[in-house]
Amino acid sequence: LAAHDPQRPRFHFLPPAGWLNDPNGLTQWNGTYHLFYQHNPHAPVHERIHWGHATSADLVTWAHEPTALTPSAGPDEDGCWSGVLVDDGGTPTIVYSGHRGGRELPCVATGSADLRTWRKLPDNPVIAGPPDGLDLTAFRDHCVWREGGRWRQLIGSGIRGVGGAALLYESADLRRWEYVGPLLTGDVTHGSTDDLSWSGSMWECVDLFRLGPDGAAGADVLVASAWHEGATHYPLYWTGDYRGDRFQPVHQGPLDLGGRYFYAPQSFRDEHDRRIMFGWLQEGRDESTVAAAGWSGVMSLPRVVTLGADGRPALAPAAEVTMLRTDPVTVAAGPLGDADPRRLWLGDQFDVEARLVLDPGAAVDLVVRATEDGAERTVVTVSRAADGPGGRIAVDRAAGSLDPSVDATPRGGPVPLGPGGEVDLRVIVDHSAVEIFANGRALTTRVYPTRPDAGGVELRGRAGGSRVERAGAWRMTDIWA
Ligand code: DQQ
Repeated sequence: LAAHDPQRPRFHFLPPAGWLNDPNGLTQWNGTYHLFYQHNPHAPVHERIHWGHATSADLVTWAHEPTALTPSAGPDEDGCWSGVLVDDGGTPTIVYSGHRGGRELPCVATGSADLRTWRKLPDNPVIAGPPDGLDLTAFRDHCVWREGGRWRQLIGSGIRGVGGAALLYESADLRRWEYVGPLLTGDVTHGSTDDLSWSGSMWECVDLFRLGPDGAAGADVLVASAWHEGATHYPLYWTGDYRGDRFQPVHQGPLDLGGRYFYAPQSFRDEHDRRIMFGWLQEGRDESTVAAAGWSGVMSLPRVVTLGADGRPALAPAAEVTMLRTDPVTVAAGPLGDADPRRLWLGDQFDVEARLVLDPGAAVDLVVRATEDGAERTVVTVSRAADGPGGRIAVDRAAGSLDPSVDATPRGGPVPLGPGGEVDLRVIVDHSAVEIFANGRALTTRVYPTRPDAGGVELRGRAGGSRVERAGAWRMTDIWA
């Protein structure tokens, strides 16, 4: 079934069939990249979640490995939920959330040297319950690191009436944990579900890392996926200073302007000292279509996270992604007007890169997955404010698909522009998966065109003066035979 679905990506990581959600246990172990993920191998639904496993030498081509964790009698009998992998003095060790009867508790499993076989600790869970005296809405997902000769851990949570929370724990051996206190809490009372910066009532998949050199101010980053009333909301970041047992925020914002389409991200530092992040691209089509397709969920391409000049996280696809480029297409430089659009036919899996220069008030459209008659088309727009340096990136999916049941909510947000209105735009399309990057801001979305001729691409000025300084386009190779 899955293999014949034209919406199924061909160069993103996917399980052979069934359901995928969060990336887990990301690591580079003795040179090999390991990607574990929330997986239901039996059906495209979020039930009885296993840990799927894949390996890669290059971050872009993957080999499926045997399932790493399977729910079994005990605290994870209803699911092995999200977590991380750490190196405990040479022993690969997974810390994850065991799910049983609507409750999640921290569990540990140790692995063989090749990370293929895992043994759960007989005395799981390693923490018997949430800390006393807190009225929590949830208690799951883990970020674990070594600090000052001890282990520290964050667990995602929510304090009723307060908001999301990252709860800090400490341990000598990963088996016995002491609660330290909340590292950071949110505010559920300010904001709403339409607001990309609102942190909801609970934080899933908390991730803490440092982007700058030791001692640099504002270079620690906390990422959490805001959740509210039983539904996934949006991934957020806080930059700031992690000192002692607290996190002092400086900036807060949406980690991806596409909202729920880049959810539950997790990151790790690789052997090249890069901060690499993957996230879960949820589906935008309804359950019955997904059931018929037999698969659900796409892993994002690997993203490198750095600290931007504005002190906020900057996201870009890892350089390795360009290995998949083939059949280069030239896109002419020069002024962009209505009259001289750059028209290409790139099909349904491609990578476009353009350095654009926008005058005040200018807007440039990159139309993708367009049919010849324009009945289906998805429009990515970069624009510059008429009266200031501010830029914006947006995606319009109103005509993205003739299927009225797919999600078509418009998405967008601010983008910092260069001093002369420069923007480096990168748009990577893999059938229904769309990853957009503009000057370090990411916007991930899904589109489901129905017509086989929805392969047109067009770059055109829509308003004001703009030009293409340089641009290129490529078709992308399949990673699945
Ligand atoms: N997915 C996992 C949870 C996590 C959520 C369950 C985020 O551990 O909170 O599959 O998508």
